[in-house]
Amino acid sequence: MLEKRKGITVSRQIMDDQLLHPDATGELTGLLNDLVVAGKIISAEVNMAGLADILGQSGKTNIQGETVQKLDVFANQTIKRRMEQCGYVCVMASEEDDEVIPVLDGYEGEYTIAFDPLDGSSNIDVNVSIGTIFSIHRRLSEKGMGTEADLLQKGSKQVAAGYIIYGSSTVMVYTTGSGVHGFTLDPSVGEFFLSHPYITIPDVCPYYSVNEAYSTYWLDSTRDFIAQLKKEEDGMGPYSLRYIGSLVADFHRNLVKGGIFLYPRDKKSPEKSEGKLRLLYEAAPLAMVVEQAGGRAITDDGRRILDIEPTNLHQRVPLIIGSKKEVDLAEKFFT
Ligand code: P6P
Repeated sequence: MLEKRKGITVSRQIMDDQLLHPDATGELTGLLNDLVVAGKIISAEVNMAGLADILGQSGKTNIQGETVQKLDVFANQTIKRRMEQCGYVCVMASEEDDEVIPVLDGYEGEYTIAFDPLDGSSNIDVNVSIGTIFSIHRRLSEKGMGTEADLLQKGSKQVAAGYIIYGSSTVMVYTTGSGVHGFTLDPSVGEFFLSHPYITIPDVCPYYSVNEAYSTYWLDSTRDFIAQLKKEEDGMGPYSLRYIGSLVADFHRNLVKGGIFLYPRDKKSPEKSEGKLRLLYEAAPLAMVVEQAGGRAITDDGRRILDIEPTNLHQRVPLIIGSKKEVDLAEKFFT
């Protein structure tokens, strides 16, 4: 049925999703629609970046002589401003903010949101796709301002998750637990239209994505698995390496074309003893999307990402995510 309805707007799909949940109050619908508006605003700014002379610099002036913000600061402010006053969120976490972010007094709602406002922002200056990643939970506390405890919930408890990729086109991919849909922004009318109904990650997986520069610092099991991907054995491999260095871009390609992405732990630096990527607003939301699309997401010691109990807002986690068969194979090396 959704297939026949290609071209519906994301707002219409969000409302239709609400109908799948009889107890829904409409707050999640409102929250997601406000997030859509934030995505449109960020997309317009990202696409202006080259002209507005805001390529990764802060304090520069744009062609109108106004002081402009770095895009990741701009994206962070845009999402926080919309979420703090929408009335659907009780507390937020952002990759850009060390502490929990409160909402406006009197506007506390039923949900929490954790987000990476502009992941991969170091790639802005070279026109590589970047993205916003978001994760939404129902609050645990009864009422009033939310707390860190409302945010530190397992990924399996997410009610919605997704990302917006700002690339050759702006595409919003999200799930509320009933499949994964992709919507492409038509900037001429300012609407996201359904372009990828019921995304399922292909079984055939041509690509692996990992930064091989760190291979000498990997665990032996990681090195052995990557070596296996380079062989042609049992009808699998050899796989082509595709690594953009922008998580949302690498993930989106693998979701649409098939592939496995790895950011494993390495022994090079203590801060990467658990990998580089963050659990709350990178690994967990993408893990919900990939599992809803028929894929898998685990750590390099075989734990399911969605089962990990978070202990702090910015904790890192090793991430192996993508086509089921290849993640199953990786699991054999990691457990
Ligand atoms: P490396 C971008 O800085 C980022 O956070 C992710 O988007 C990306 O997957 C990763 O880091 C790239 O890290 O160490 O390979 O440069």
